[in-house]
Amino acid sequence: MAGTLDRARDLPALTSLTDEARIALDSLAGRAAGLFTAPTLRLGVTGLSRAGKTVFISALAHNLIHGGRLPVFEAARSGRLARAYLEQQPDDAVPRFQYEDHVDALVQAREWPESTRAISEFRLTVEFESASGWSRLFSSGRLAIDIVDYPGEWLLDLPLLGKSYQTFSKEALELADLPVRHDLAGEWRALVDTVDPGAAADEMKARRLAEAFAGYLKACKQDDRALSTLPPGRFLMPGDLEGSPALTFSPLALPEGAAKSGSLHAMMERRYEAYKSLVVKPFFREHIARLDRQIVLVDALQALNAGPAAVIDLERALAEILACFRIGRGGFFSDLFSHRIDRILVAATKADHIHHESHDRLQAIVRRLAERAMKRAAFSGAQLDVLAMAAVRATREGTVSQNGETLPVIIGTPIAGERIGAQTFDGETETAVFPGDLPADPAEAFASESEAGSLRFVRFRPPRLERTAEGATLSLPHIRLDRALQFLLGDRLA
Ligand SMILES: Nc1nc2c(ncn2[C@@H]2O[C@H](COP(=O)(O)OP(=O)(O)OP(=O)(O)O)[C@@H](O)[C@H]2O)c(=O)[nH]1
Ligand SMILES: [Mg+2]
Repeated sequence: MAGTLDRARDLPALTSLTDEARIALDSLAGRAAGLFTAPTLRLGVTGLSRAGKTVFISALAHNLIHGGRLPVFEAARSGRLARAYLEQQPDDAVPRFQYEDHVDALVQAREWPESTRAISEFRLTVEFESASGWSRLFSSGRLAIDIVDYPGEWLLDLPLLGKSYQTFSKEALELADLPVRHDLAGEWRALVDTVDPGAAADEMKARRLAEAFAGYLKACKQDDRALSTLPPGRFLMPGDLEGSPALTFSPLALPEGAAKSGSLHAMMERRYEAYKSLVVKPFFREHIARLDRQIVLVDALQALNAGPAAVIDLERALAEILACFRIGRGGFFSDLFSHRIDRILVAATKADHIHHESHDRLQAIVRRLAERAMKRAAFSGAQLDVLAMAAVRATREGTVSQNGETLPVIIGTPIAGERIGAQTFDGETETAVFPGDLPADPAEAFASESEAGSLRFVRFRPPRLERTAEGATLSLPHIRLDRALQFLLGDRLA
């Protein structure tokens, strides 16, 4: 009986019950079933396209399910993780994340998953032993982690929610005039200059403009430019909306003032607003606004390799994204959030492309990137951390001697067709690559006079997994995935 316990011993149990009640009530707002299941944590895995979201989610689940090596993840280190398994997801209308297919591709075929074309979701439940005796007695020792995967391009749409068609047009034209984009935007810009926004609405004109605009955005995304700020996202990854009016618009060179009714300006503006209300808002409300924690993945290495203009573009994109999570000070985005995101981790993935001596340098560059983006976005509110990591480690390290010098190298199997200099790889041969150095001073990565492409960057196949004596494959190797887990989940498994 609680009454027979002395007060000091009684308190912790009460606190933990109150916490549980709060969590259950929180999820009750979203789905009524929440009360009867384990406490849930909705983890947002966010990132621009090709940043590594699908690989990260697969590696996270695989390492938890298969007891991967996670020394910095406290619950794993102290042996308190009992088991982790996939459960039925809460939302019946959202396709399930094809975990098994992705893991099969990574482990058996040693291929990376395909680019994500639609949204999917899954629930990973972790059973654990509480660290404190009292919580052990009273808490369920279960945490259900809900994770959503989606095409990275769609993330770029969120900032549009706060922008009028006027602002969107003005910003798009300004971006197109930047030196790194100017040549790619040529055809679309020329077309914009020939149309009069005040002239009568014309479907064919709208279509030509939209197609030219989409073509320009796609060109910016190519590897050598590696640009990030490219809304609207569905122009790059339309999903099931291809060809619909909500996708047939383009920024225009607009005069001041409101659109004349019946004009091209009015038609474009209406479609832009339709895009926001029919496409962006539901995505934001159903998936982003319900998040508890966030990891924002950035492909900093690709941007670094493309040069300072790409790094600054990535910073701009990150700032726009963070601005969407800047909540608690009123305004549009705050109204859409049902609760607060309390932790955000900005992580540079694919650190296995560089030698471990450079990992801290990469992390310093990402820290600077995140700090500059936070400042730009006037972001505050959530606890923010940064990390250089690899969800799946595709390389191992070694050294080679060249001209009496010892060079640190990474060793892996480059994907078929990848090239270094005159050499083209066949996808089967292992090779040692000297990846080059990152600047010791992170400021250099943002300085416009720095050179592009100082890294030697080839894409490797996923690693061949070791097998135990019994023939079972071990979990996927990683770099610092355990740090990410500790930051994102650690306190919820205490
Ligand atoms: N070496 C290495 N490559 C990675 C890692 N994570 C991702 N990649 C590479 O990056 C590519 C993109 O990864 P995805 O996980 O598909 O990226 P995404 O963010 O889901 O991309 P979208 O679905 O297009 O938005 C992969 O095909 C790999 O080539 C990693 O940890 N290590
Ligand atoms: Mg994906």
